Amino acid sequence: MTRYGAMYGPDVTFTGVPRCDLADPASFADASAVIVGAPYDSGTSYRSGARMGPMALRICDYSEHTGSRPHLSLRVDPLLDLGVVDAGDIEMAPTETVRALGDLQSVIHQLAAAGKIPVVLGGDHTVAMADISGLAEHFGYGRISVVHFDAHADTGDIQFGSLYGHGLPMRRVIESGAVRGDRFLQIGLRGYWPEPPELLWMAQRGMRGYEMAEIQRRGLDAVLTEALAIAVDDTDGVFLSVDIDVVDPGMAPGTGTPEPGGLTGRELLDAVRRIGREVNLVGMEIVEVAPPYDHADLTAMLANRVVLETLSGIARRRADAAAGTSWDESTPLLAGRVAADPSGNGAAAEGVGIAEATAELVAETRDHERAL
Ligand SMILES: [Mn+2]
Repeated sequence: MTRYGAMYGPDVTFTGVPRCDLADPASFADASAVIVGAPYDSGTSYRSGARMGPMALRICDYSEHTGSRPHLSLRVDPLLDLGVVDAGDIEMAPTETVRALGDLQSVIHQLAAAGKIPVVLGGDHTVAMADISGLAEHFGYGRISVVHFDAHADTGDIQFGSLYGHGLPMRRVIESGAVRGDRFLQIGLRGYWPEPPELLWMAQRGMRGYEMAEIQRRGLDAVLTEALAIAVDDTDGVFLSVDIDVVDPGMAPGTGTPEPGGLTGRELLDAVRRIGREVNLVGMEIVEVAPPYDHADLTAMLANRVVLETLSGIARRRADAAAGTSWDESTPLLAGRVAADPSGNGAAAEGVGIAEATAELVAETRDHERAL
């Protein structure tokens, strides 16, 4: 598979994880998840720019690019524990939609067949067609469900005379049978689109959409509990599709079709982490980050965290499954850490109280300052 080099940004990997080569299966054999950049935005109906999304998601993190991110509350390292590698950006010709989507789909199918979790960095939402279809090719048509965070339903029929575009992919994958309409859960919808004909089509397919007013009234947690129960009913895996515009444009301004009144960044991160922990995720995409409209990298940084929080949830799910535990993420940050210190060098292990150790450190610091 052809991949871009540095065409849409520096040739770096997601937070410094190892590079892999899709033509060399040995290079990702040990990984559980593979990052794939999909720098395609020819499907946008309004402001383009999402083709620069993969670059922004990879480089925006303020921490060192070590390929390691120990999670504070879950106490797992999503990148190291799961084994995450980055395949770079797939070549998606801007004027060759069918070929571009076909190439991406074959990559997703290849990764799923190899037992890997594809993590797609969009790109506009058109790429969902390839992502979902590629997974369905492996798991079977109608065998995966989709949990879809978005301000928009993306179930339009034809736009600009085309079957392809970022407002249409969810209709295409239901029409093809890749996903059952009644296993398609949409969270965060709002605004003034789609219109009654599309809503009728969605209702006829048994889709379930949670508009912001319902989420506000019932609470995101309750809505998620209901949605996830449907998502895992008689399916073999769940695909997570996150359009960053599900978040309020005040917290995620860098996107092509911003719709006021969305989730907070914190709500989205809590939700995707929970989904990673609670269901069998077989793939994910984060789309519609358009850096040209971003401010202070707010949107790119949030999207970077959407990936990390989801992967952290998956890593915790696997750690709990292996140990027969169920980690409580509200455990106090420092609880149990000294006792768990395998080096035996913790202050308590040496019989030194925390207060005593702190006083010693303060004294040393003052000595150092005096010496200067
Ligand atoms: Mn959207």
